[in-house]
Amino acid sequence: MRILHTSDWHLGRTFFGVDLHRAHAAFLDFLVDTVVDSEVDAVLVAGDVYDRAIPPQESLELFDATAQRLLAAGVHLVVSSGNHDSFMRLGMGRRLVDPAGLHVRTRLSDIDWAIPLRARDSRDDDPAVVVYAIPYLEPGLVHARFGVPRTHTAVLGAAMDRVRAHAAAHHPELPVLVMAHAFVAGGAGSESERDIGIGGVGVAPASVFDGAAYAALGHLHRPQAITPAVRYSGSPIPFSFTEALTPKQMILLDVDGPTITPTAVPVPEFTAIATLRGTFAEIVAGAAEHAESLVAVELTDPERVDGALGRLRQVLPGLIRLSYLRAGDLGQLELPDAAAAAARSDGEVFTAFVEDVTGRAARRGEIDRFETALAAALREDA
Ligand SMILES: [Mn+2]
Repeated sequence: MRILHTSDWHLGRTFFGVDLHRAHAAFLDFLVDTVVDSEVDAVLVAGDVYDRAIPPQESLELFDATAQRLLAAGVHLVVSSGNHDSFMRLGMGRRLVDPAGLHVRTRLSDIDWAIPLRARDSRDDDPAVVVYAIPYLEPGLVHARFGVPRTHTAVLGAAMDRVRAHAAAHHPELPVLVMAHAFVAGGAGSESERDIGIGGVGVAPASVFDGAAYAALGHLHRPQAITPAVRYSGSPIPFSFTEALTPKQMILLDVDGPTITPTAVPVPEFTAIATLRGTFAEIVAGAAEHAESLVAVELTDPERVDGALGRLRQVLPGLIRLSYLRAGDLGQLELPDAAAAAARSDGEVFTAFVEDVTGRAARRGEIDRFETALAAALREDA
C-alpha cells in the first residue's frame, strides 16, 4: 500500500503580507492529482495544517474541500496538530469524523489512538500498517503529565514509550509508522543540524523513534532525511526567500510487508519567488522575467540609488524587500573560515558579536535575554 507524507501546509499563511491562498489551492489540486495518479491509500499531515489558531474562513473551506475530495476517493487523511494549530479547534469533532476516514489527533490521550490502515485494493480486511500520530508536545505544558524532565527528548520519549507499548500489545505483526511535530537531530551523519541547547528548545535524537519502521516528521520547513527512516517532508510552499532556494517535496511511502520505502515527489513552484542580486541597471534590465514573482533585490551599487524602491516597483510589482550589498559585504561571503563560522553555536555567535561591538565580554543578563528571545523566535518561526 501507499502513503503520502506531508507536513506544514500552514493554510492561511502570508508571504511578507502577500496572500498565499492561490498557491495553497494549487498545491492541494496537485496533491489530489498525485494521490489519484500514484494510487495513494492515505495522506499524512504531520502538524501545522493551519498557520494560526483561528484560520481565515477561506483556509477552513480549502481544508474541508480537500478532505472531502480525498475521502470521496477512498483515501484516508491523517492529521495531527503542530505548534501553529489550535489543538482544541483542529480536534473539534474528531471522534465523529474518524469513521469516515478523517483521522485527527490533537491530544495527549490521542497518542495511542492507533490508525490501522490497509490498501484499498487488498483482498482481505487485514491492515498493512499501523499509524500513530503524536501531536506537537510543548515540553513546558506536558512534561508534568508524563512525569519526565522538561525537554523535547523526554516528552517525545515518553510519547514513543506509549506508542511502542500499544503497538506491542495490539498490533505486534504490523510495521509502525509514527507522525510527530518536533525538532529532531540525527546522531552520526546529520551535520546539517545545529545543536540548539537553549531554554526549553533543544533537539531530540532520531533514536527516540526506535521501533518505528518510519517516522514522518513535521516542523522544519526544508525537506531532510535525519536517517533513511526518519524524515522531514518540509512545507509544500516556501515561506521565506532563503527557503525558496530548496526545492519542495512530498514523500511517497511504499509499505511492503515490514518495510517502508520512501521516495521523494517534487512539488512544483506555485508561487515564483526570486532573490535578484546586481546593480540597479542590471536589475532593471532583467526585470521583465520576474514581473510575476515575489522578489527580494540586493543592490551591489557602491552608492545609494535615488528613489530605487519606487523605480524598481514599477518594473517589479512583486518587490518585497530591497537591500544594499556593498563590495565589502560581498567579499565577506567568501571568507575562508565561513564553514567554521557556520559550525559555531548561536550562543557563541552572540557573545563574539557583543565583544566585537562593545569591546568587552557579554554579560550574563545579555546572554539570558538573547537565549530567551531566540527560543521564542524559533518557536514562532518553525
Ligand atoms: Mn511549521
